[in-house]
Amino acid sequence: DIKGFVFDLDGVITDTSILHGTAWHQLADSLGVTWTKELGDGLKGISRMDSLEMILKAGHKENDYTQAQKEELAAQKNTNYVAEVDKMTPANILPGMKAFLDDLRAKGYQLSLASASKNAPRVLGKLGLTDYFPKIVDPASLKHGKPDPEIYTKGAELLNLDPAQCIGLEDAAAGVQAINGAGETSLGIGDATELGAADMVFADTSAVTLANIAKHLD
Ligand code: G16
Ligand code: MG
Repeated sequence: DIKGFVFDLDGVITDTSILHGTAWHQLADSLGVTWTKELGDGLKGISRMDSLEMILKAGHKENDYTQAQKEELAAQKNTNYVAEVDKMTPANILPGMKAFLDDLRAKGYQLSLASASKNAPRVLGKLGLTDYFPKIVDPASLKHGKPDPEIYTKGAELLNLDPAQCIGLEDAAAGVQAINGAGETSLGIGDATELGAADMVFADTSAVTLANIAKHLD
């Protein structure tokens, strides 16, 4: 039986990817790296330093900076990103997600967060959702990012549940791969072709309800 839900943040609870994208785009411009939509899309779910490496590689500049300089560039991006996060309000919760979270809580399901973002607690605070997620995987504790299963394995561990008792929710293919690798049931939100590896796919967050999930479970 399903007893817990392990949530991704960006693309599932709220859309920080637009804010991440804008902040990375600014940084890319300042470094003379040409920004493309493909480059931006490829950064979803990827850690801060790995995102920076991808941008530098796209501009053939990965060897132009020392590690300390790279950390400074990532810190610059984060300053710009956090300034945008601080403008978020509960109105930035994706459609249907507040009702879904309330329903899960009312029915006694346990919730944890498996976001690659070190800013996740800050984002949850701005959305008014801090109380819903007492259990958050610390991304700094991870040896490997998504698609490695580690973050979803830890998300179940925090709830003292077996992975088989958990549903993981993701909008990114790398995240679905991570959920599947952890042995949880994967719920994808987005394009059914892109998320073909998921156990169930919903086109958008408003379709994510316990009733609709039940239709996909035995
Ligand atoms: C999110 C975003 C990524 C971002 C990463 C790290 O992942 O999708 O674009 O690079 O977190 O964020 P930060 O720089 O705030 O630590 P997720 O796992 O919530 O989809
Ligand atoms: Mg995501």
